[in-house]
Amino acid sequence: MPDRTVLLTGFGAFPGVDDNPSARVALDLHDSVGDGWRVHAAVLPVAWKRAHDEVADLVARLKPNLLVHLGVATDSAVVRLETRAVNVLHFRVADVDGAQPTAGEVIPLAPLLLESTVDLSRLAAHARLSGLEVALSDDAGRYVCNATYFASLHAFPDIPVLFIHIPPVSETWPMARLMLTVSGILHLLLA
Ligand code: PCA
Repeated sequence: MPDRTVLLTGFGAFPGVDDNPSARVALDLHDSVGDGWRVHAAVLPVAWKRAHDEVADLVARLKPNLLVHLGVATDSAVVRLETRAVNVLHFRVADVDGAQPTAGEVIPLAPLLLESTVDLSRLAAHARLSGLEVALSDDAGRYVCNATYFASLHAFPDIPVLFIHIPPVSETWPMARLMLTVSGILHLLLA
């Protein structure tokens, strides 16, 4: 019986992205298992307040051993391991609830920056040795992905939390390759 749970979240549609590949990757990996662990996948709304509330409910219910958020970065051609989140709200487009803050903090009075609680340099090195193409990134943007990452790092200091930005589906990055890369990362993290 798997005794460890990975909570893997993707995001739904948002302005400019009708079919978010992060939701499909997460859902396709739902219930997949590794050595002593199982994935629980969920799709979050691209609405910064509601997304965090849903994560908090899931964490309370599932008590995951690892929390991995996925989102799409439409301007990216690589899979990015996001090393940190910033306590800044500056949305270029509204979220799906119509909120478009262009100033202010994700969590008032929290630090300006929070680093991932996973050793991402080590993970990236292992991933490359395993033939997975990943890049380290220190900028998760200023939109809902960054806000969700920041809120999770702040709320769950005792759980390793990681954010992976995937590129849009393309010839170089077909869905199968995106899935294999994310699943490979989970296997490395839980080995
Ligand atoms: N990407 C957006 C929000 C949801 C998603 O998949 C972002 O990078 O903030």
